[in-house]
Formats: sequence, C-alpha cells, structure tokens
Amino acid sequence: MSPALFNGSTNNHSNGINVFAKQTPDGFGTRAIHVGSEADPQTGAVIPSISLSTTYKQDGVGHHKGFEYSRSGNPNRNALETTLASLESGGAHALAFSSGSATTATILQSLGPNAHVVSVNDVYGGTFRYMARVASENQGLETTFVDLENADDETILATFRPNTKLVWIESPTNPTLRLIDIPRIVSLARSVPSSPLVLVDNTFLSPYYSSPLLQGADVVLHSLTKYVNGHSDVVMGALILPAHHAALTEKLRFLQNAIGAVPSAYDCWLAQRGAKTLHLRMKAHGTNALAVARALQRSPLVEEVIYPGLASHPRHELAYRSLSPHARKFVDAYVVQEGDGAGGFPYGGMISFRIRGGAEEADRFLRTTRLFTLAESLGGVESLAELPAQMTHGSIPPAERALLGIGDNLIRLSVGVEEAEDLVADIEQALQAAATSQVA
Ligand code: P1T
Repeated sequence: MSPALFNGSTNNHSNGINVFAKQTPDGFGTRAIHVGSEADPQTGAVIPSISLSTTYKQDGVGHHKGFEYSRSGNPNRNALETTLASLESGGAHALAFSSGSATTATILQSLGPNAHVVSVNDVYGGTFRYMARVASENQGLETTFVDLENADDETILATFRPNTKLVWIESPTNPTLRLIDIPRIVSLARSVPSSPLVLVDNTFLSPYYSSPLLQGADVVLHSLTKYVNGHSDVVMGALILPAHHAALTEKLRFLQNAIGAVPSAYDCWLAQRGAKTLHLRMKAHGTNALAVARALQRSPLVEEVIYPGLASHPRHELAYRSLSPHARKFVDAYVVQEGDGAGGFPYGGMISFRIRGGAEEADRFLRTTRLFTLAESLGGVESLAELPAQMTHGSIPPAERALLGIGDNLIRLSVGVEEAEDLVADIEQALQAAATSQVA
C-alpha cells in the first residue's frame, strides 16, 4: 500500500488519496510531489497519463465515472486542481483556467453587473486593462485604484461603497514590488457593511513564499504561467479558495464551464509536473535574487534597488512577517547559515531597479545582458529582464505610470535558477556597458 498522504485540502477531486493515518500535514515539498499525483490504480504508472479524450462514455444516461465532457472536467485538470488546493496553504478548492487573465475575467464576471472593486493601484497592466477597459464597458464595473500600501485606514475605508464586492491585492505589486499588509486590508474589508471578498494575486511569490489564505484572504489567484509551472512553456491560471467558500467555488465552477476558458489536458499535465519542483526552484530563485540585488546595490551605476528581501526595502519587516510557514523555516535556516549580517533574506525571484540615467541607459543594459533575456513574463528557470514602462505596463496611461514610479529607467528582473555568480557577472558587465555606451 502506498504511504498515507495528508492532502491538507478537501478539493472535490481526491483521486483516491489515502488521507488516514498521518496526523500532521505533510510538508510543502512532499505535497507538491505526491498530492494529486498518485500511481494509476489500473496500470501502476507513477506519472499520470495525459487524457486527451474530449468526451467520456456513459453507462446509462447520467451514469458515468465522474467525467462527461472535458470542458467540464478531465482527469489532468482535476489532478492539477487537487495539487494546487493542497499547495496553497489554507486552500481546499482550486479551479484552473486557460490563462491568468482568463482567471481574472472569470472572477470579475462573477461579481455581476454594476459592482465596485477596490484595487491596489500598482497592479499588473493586463489586470488594470481588464478592470478599466473591459469589465467597465461590459458589466458596468467601477474600480477605485488606491495605494493600499501607504494609505491610512480612513482613506481606504472611504473608498468602500455599498456595492463594493471585491478588494484586489497584489503583493508584492508588479512591477514596483510594494508590499501590502494583507491582514490589515482583510480587517478593513470585514469592518464595512458590504464586507467585500478579499482576493490576493499571489503570482509573484507563489504558494511557496506566501500563504494569503492563512492571512485571512478569501481567494488566491495565480498566473500559473509563472512560478508554478516554472518553465515558460504553459499559459494558465488558477483560483484557490478555503473550505468555507464551497458555495462561491460552485458559482465559479459553473462559470469555468459556462465561459469555457479552460486549459488543455496537456498544459495541466505540464503545470503539474512543474509544480513538483516549486519548492526547490523558489529557494534557488530567492537566493540568486538576493545575490543579484546585493550586486546591484553595490553598483554606483544603479540609482535604486527594489527587493523586499533587502534590509533597505521600506517593508522589509512586513516581508519577513508575511512569509508562509514553510518559507519562514527556510529563511530562518538560511540566515543562520549564510547571513552576512546585512539583514537580507531570500524573498522570491523578482527585482526591480532604476538604472542611473534614463531610457538610453536602460535600453543599452537590456541589449547587453548575456544570460538575462529581454522578454516579458517571469517565474521561469531562465532569467529574464524587461522595461515595464514600454512592455508589461504599457497599457497603463503615462500619467498614472509616472505617479507609480514606472519610469523609463525602471528595469524589472526575473532572476532564474542559473548559477548565482554567472548572473551577478552578467549584471555587472551589462551595467558597465550601459554606462559606457559600448553596445554593438
Ligand atoms: O499572462 P497570464 O497568464 O494571463 O497572467 C496574467 C497575470 C496576472 N497576474 C500577474 C501578477 C501577472 O504578472 C500576470 C502576467 N504578467 C506578465 C506577463 C508580466 O510579464 O508581468
């Protein structure tokens, strides 16, 4: 008999998981590898097969083995959803979608007509675009974008209306890596009569570094395209909800099927394979990013480095306080073994920095890196670099971008899991080249 696994979730698709015997939940890495990925009871295959069938035989009308048509559910999607519900601590239900953006669209559509949303102002450009230009036109959605990091309680409370149905948080924000105090926003949301749901887009930290559901959030969203899949070969998204949101989950599952923005079985299989190494990759992303952030900080060619794991980040203390229980263990052990007294710790793989100079220096830097590829997206094993003002956040109006500090010299790095010293050397040579105009 296979060892009993404690799933830590009550997702509908248990896939025959044996949940007796173990008293305490298995650790994050164990769940990543085993939950939702049990050996096939018929063949013994250790790795799930890819089930490409779009439809399923019924033994009599309405009598089937749990699957009817693969838009409504298929074995690979169910298996991935089971894995995700277990990995996102505090989660019980998970729903996968064909992209992070389709996930955003579905949750916003679930709010119905003429709803109001309070959103962090520094939000992924595509999320801003959907709220401000799609949902506003098609469902009368109104969004108040507010600085949830710095605004005082009264200012935030003043944004809530009787029809406020959702608060949208990204933490750290994309791309300026502001940190939001999730429990604080949850308690403000709970204190108003409309008691809006609190959603956290946890894409940047992944379920490894942050557990927003344990901090009181109602829903977590991921662009699985990023760290969860981790290999830049799948576009996909997901929502994860705690056990007490079974009714909301049902509503969202209805929309998942009715709208049909669902991922393919093959993509689900790939994302599940990627998720098995999430804990290993996130530790490496974090230690590499810390090394790169320190190198940037040492350079006179850099105006400002933004990495919440650095002691210089204005919310460094909040970063530590908000670590997931499993990341806290890793960070504490890292600081004891590797700490250099400077007070930093690994905190995901994303760094933003302002290069000294302007658009020209930024462009030269981005054209000169050898290992950091100039490209949108993030969270893959390979390092990427981009210019948010003209790439990922180009859809945000220039005046708004200026207010947020998304200028022409702001460069965003997604630090991969290559060797740290190679990445540091690459950054240092590109900074030098950017400063001295030595670009072919
Ligand atoms: O790309 P997609 O899978 O549709 O996910 C959208 C999305 C949602 N939330 C956050 C925080 C994101 O960063 C993204 C996508 N972001 C990029 C493509 C990017 O380069 O920032």
